[in-house]
Amino acid sequence: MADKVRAFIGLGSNLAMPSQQITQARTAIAATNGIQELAFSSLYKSAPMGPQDQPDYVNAVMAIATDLSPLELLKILQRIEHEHGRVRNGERWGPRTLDLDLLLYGDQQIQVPDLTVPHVGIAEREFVLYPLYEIAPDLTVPGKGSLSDLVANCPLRGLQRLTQS
Ligand code: ROI
Repeated sequence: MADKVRAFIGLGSNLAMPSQQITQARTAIAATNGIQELAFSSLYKSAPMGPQDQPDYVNAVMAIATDLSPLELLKILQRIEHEHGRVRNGERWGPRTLDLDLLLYGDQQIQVPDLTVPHVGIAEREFVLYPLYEIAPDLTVPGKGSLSDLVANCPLRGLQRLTQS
């Protein structure tokens, strides 16, 4: 539908059966009013970015069509994070049962106190760029350039595809 926006969500987990966390979050997101799933990447295993004394992550990227605003979407993602047991203990870049990031919202660039879109760090994170490229190879990241160039300049750091999408 013409008045819907295509948005991309990054999913990550490294605690409490990460692959299941990601799959359950996918189901919860797709079941939300105002959201339709368009595509879902394979699951990827990635080395932790940040502190290394934590388990490997499972990451994936989901494409949706939505008529929700960016902040409405953010609230829903935070609710799903909480329902799936995420506790914010204040530890910066520590392990987490579920992390849902609004990566992209159409071609918009957004900077408000609670939300930055495109997501901060999108251009340097192999666990975001490669799954995103799998489901949207022709994408341009607003303010950052073509996704194919970003992928070409981002080392894999051992990223492994776990499943077919
Ligand atoms: N590292 C990886 N590999 N995957 C993540 O999803 C992830 N999320 C985070 C930090 C702690 C920055 N590291 C991560 O929030």
